[in-house]
Amino acid sequence: MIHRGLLLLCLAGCSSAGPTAAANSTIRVTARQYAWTFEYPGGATSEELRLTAGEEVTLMITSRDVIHALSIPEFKVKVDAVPGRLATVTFRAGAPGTYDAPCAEYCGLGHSTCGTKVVVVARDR
Ligand SMILES: [Cu+2]
Repeated sequence: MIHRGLLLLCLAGCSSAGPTAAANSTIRVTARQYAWTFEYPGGATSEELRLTAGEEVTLMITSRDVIHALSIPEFKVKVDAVPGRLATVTFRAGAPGTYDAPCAEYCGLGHSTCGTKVVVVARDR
């Protein structure tokens, strides 16, 4: 049973799309065969990268199995995800929209399904 106040609060402020990174935040990125997990400050996670337009973010990227590579061509980002190592990249998200983020390193038989999406939402004014 959902509390009525909580339901109304969610109707007003919850997005079914999940968390979004705040300005200058660091997001932990973990690759695995064949998916990605993005962990935001505070512990919320998503399987697609969610950013705010115009905000700079830093990604800390690793893998828990084989070598993958996070590629976000729209933002000129391409970083290897290597087990036991932590790579970082800092960039600024562009215009609101949904962008492809394919895995750019052959990572096994399911490699072609290893991509994710980057969802950029407009900044609240
Ligand atoms: Cu991969």
